[in-house]
Amino acid sequence: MTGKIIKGIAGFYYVHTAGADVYECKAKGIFRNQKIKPLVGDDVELEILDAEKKLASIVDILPRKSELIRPAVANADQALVVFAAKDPETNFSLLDRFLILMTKQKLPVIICFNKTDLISEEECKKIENGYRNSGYEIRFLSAKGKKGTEKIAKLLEHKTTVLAGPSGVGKSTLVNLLQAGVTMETGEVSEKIRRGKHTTRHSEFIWINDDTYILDTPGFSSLELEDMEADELKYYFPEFHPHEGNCRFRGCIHQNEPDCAVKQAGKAGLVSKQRYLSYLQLYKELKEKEKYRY
Ligand SMILES: Nc1nc2c(ncn2[C@@H]2O[C@H](COP(=O)(O)OP(=O)(O)OP(=O)(O)O)[C@@H](O)[C@H]2O)c(=O)[nH]1
Ligand SMILES: [Mg+2]
Ligand SMILES: [Zn+2]
Repeated sequence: MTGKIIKGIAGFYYVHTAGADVYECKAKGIFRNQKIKPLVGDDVELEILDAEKKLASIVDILPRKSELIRPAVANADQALVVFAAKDPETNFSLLDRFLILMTKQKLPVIICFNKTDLISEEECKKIENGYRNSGYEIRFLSAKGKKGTEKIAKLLEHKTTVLAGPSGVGKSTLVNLLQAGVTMETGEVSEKIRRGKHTTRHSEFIWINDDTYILDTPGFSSLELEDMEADELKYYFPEFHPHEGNCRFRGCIHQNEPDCAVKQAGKAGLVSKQRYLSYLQLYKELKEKEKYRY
């Protein structure tokens, strides 16, 4: 029998099988020798130990379509990153870091701004405008108001989606809507900040239906850009790409060089000021880090 690992806790793997059963499994020793560790999201071959008690062994890991390091997950098709349009205030720098990390791992990203019930249409436009020409797919929704969630459901169909975003933005609320019957624990924002606790504590797959899965991950409050040179940062700002060939210098980093086409594109409104400033900020950070690396 084959199935998908939906959760891994303390050496046990929970495998969701076609019959919608979940088996508690241990991985057979062979994996330890092969230095291959089963990951959440892996499609695996099971050897049933006890059908009644739903116990099995993982005897094989099927070939992976993809493998992410952060979060550690196999076979993800895309990421849906959720930020609140308000409450908590949108942390655009954090969003840009997330976009960079996912793009670096070659995972397509859909950006989702939730809690639109708390802002005006004009404010939505402003947010959207900040990402103009970036090529990222942007969606607005109100999970609480059940607005825009059907369109999200469509985007997830037949795919394995990593759901990510800061704490308190409404990820679990969204999942609850997407999957009737499963109720993830949600929590009041003020309550969470007070206790300094996150509601979702580990990454867990949620089966929506057929071949549609979501990985609900714990909220994050910061992201480090690791293994990245400041000078390669520009490759992760897609809205720069059409202009880069027109900079006077080939290695232009789009800062103080004369005749920089990216800066000109910014002035012409083709690259948003918000993203350009975000680029400068992240560049500075990476340069700082490089100083201490050697
Ligand atoms: N106004 C408004 N509130 C929302 C909306 N969606 C979720 N909330 C509220 O935001 C709070 C946090 O929601 P959760 O779904 O627990 O957030 P989360 O992203 O899963 O948080 P973590 O598990 O900590 O990462 C709850 O009080 C929700 O009721 C929305 O569309 N509008
Ligand atoms: Mg949650
Ligand atoms: Zn330039």
